[in-house]
Amino acid sequence: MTKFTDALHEIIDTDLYPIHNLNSQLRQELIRSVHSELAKTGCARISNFIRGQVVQEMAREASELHNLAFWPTEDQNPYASPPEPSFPVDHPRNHFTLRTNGFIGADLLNQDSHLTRMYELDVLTHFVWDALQTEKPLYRYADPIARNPYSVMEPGQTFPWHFDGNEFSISILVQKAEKGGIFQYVPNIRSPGEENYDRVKAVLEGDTSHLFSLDLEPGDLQIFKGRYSMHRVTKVEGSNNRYIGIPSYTHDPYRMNRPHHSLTYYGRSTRLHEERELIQVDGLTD
Ligand SMILES: O=C(O)CCC(=O)C(=O)O
Ligand SMILES: [Fe+2]
Repeated sequence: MTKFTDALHEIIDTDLYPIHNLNSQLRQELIRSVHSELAKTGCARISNFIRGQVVQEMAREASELHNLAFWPTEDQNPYASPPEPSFPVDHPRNHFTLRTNGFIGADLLNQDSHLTRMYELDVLTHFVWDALQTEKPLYRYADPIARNPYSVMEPGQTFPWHFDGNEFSISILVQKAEKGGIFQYVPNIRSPGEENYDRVKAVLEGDTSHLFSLDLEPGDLQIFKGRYSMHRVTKVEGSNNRYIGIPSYTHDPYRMNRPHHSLTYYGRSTRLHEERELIQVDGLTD
């Protein structure tokens, strides 16, 4: 077996989910069910996607690297963009709160990280593209820090309402909170060229009429359109930290987070972030 095949079968439960076998009926059924969940709610869960032993090793990696996480010090808006004085003070662009979760950048993961090995499987990218059924092709995120990070939440911490800079992510919960730490989202609230600020404002002010909650279990794979759906994670309670891996994808294989976004999420940005700042994506704020 090649190294590639090893990582695929070692990490992903290909007995349950033969994502590498394009002709298998199981794969076709899986694609159909993910697609219909995505159409209904903008989010899909594939239970027990990652093998149990690997999930435990990922949780160990995240806890060993916990102290490398960057903890934000400044309030942030849902777009991870700077304050916008030309908009009213009660506009979503000027809605700033403190996000208290931390991120361990993808470039800080162990050399033999399962999260990275899995992310680098072309067969997985192909599967995610088939599942999302987007017209444009899908690429792993070029951003060296944000492409495949762990989010870390300690008891008492929250991740407030926001949109992601990249279009899609597949989240893998590796350690669950004892209580709380629930992912909540309002699907398809904005679309390329349409910010829908009125609805964003209503959600920020407490409108829960289109709110969905997803109580992930360790090893589940969550496929999600985070650039278009507003989302948050409720406060982690109890004594466990919550750890989740977030492999991310874009339509543009060159683009990265804007420097401001990278600084507020990871505490640093690179020359490449600066160089690529002016790339126009879809007219949306981030
Ligand atoms: O922790 C989660 O479930 C979601 C993380 C998230 O929204 C993000 O990293 O942008
Ligand atoms: Fe997000």
